[in-house]
Amino acid sequence: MDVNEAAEALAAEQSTGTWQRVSYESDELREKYAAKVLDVKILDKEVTEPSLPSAIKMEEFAGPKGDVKYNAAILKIAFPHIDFGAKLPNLFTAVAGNVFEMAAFTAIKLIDLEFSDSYVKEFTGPRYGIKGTRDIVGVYDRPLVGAIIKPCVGLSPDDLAQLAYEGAKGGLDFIKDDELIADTDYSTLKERSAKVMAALKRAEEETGEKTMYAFNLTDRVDKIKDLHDIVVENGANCVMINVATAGLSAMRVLAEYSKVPIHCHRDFAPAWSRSQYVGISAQLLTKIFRLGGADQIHVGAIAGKLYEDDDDVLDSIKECTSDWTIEKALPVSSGGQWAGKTPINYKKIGNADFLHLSGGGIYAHPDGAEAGARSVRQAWEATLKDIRLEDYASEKPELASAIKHFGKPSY
Ligand code: CAP
Repeated sequence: MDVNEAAEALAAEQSTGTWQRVSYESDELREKYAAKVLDVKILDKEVTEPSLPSAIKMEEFAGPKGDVKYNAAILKIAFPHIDFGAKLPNLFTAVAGNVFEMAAFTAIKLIDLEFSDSYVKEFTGPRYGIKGTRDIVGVYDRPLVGAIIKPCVGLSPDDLAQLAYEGAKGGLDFIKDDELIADTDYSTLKERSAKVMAALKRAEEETGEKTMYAFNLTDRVDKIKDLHDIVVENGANCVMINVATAGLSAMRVLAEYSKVPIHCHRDFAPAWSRSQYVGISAQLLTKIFRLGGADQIHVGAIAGKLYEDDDDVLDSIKECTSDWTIEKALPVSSGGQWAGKTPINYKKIGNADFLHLSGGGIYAHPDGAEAGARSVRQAWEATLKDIRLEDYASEKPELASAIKHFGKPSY
């Protein structure tokens, strides 16, 4: 198909809605409600095979010489938001709905969305963000140091609270449930939040430092507010949601309701973002999570264990912290992190406004969780003073054993 015709077909399919003009589709209606193609940038790229299979045999479209040509382009399309309003499910149905199943597009990826200020003002955005998170723990001059309790599942509330206590004693600013545990029979949020918050209070009395704990509220949508109330009543100072599985709307409703910051875990979202042939870019998803009210957002990992390279992660960080009419969200660098990853995180990110989050890198420290937490705090002290970790480790045993156990630091 000619690329310009394809762009027009896409815009029509996603707004006025069909491949044929129908009787009530007046010019006036089109003018006001139809999506408009603003720009078609044809990519100078030889595409010889369809990127994804589809039921239509492309040979049917072959030219007189029997050749089938595939085109690649970047389209810029304007959608009138009167069609869907300031509602994320309806927004996505319009800009990224049926279009993914159209056989004529053998690959299609939504790269970015730009919003008018009048649209964004309908959203609260992050209500706590970087500043609100920092205010709760009282830490302003370095990246926040966080941990994910491991093992993810199977711990009794008492054991989990003990691990939270040990991490907090070692200097963690932030601890969280993993995405794999929420309200379960063997560890209800009610019991877990009471025990964890008591343990963190005990740690605070001993260290003088506050620790934030994010309880995972991911559940049936109709239960999330109740779970929020239960944990907040027990003193919780942060909640978490698996945004991609719980849903964007679930997170937005929670964000508008919550009395504490929301930690946004993006597991499952890479099913939308990872393929270059189909889906939605990770950077756009980050932007949408921020728009939907996430205060802290997973952006992948600098030098970590996830699929994105560091530049992708930095692009997502920009989506958390760019100037916008809504608050900035705190980026979370997580996945394969430990003390030895502090120099490279600092060098690449270039500032201290992020949460450096380790699971195994703290809870698998050979001398235990407290030592694991301490090793990351020590690594940050060294990094911010521009001292090599191997040198600093000569007077810090916890950092020394982390390096011995996990391997070489990354610079
Ligand atoms: C990290 C983690 C986190 C991912 C999140 C995990 O553990 O707990 O869920 O970092 O990534 O289970 O993988 P480790 P994302 O520190 O032990 O690697 O938000 O991209 O899903």
